[in-house]
Amino acid sequence: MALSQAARKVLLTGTVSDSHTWNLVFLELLLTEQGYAVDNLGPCVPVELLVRRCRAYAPDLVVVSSVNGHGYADGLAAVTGLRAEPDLADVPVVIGGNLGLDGRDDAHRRARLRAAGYQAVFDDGDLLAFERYLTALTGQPRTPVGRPA
Ligand code: B12
Repeated sequence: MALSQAARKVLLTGTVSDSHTWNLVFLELLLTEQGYAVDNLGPCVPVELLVRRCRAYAPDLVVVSSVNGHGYADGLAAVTGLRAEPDLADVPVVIGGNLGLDGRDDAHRRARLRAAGYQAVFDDGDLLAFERYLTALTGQPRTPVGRPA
């Protein structure tokens, strides 16, 4: 699904157990620089709050960030909660950061997250891959604010 030029709302969220914040600050700046309107829910977000905010804000993309090592489990709960709501079944959701405790990619857990509803899983926190994903979603490259063209 390609986003229109006018529709660029991103709901950014930490996971329920994760108290780290600089990852969220960084991602908010990155997305804002690329022209997105970002609602940053902050850290330790319960699934119920994510669902409520998603419904109220009607984002074009939900970005879940986790670095504390519980991202596979928390991320699964988050997307399962969203997909359980019929009106939120189609909103694109991606997750990234440092999702496991051992710091390595896990193809099996990545596949589970995708099967549960994530469009993309950046479990190595790969920002270039994320930017490529955003470009594909919007159908065109963003002109980053504050950087030379
Ligand atoms: C600062 C810090 C803290 C601070 C956080 C302060 C704050 N206000 O955020 C404090 C001291 C509170 C803290 C606490 C804990 N921490 Co800590 N923390 C760190 C530290 C040193 C830096 C994190 C940071 O701010 N980085 C700067 C931001 C900008 O970068 P980032 O977080 O890496 O995020 C980047 C990428 O991951 C990526 N990314 C993130 N999300 C997403 C999402 C998408 C879609 C994409 C594409 C990319 C992406 O983009 C970001 C920018 O490059 C890291 C170690 C390290 N050097 O990375 C450990 C680290 C993250 N913490 C760790 C742990 C274990 C904890 C604790 C559980 C410790 C404890 N036993 O209490 C608690 C967390 C408790 C909880 N409930 O979550 C571990 C996680 C282990 C794992 N994942 O395997 C780390 C890796 C340290 C380690 N090597 O063990 N921590």
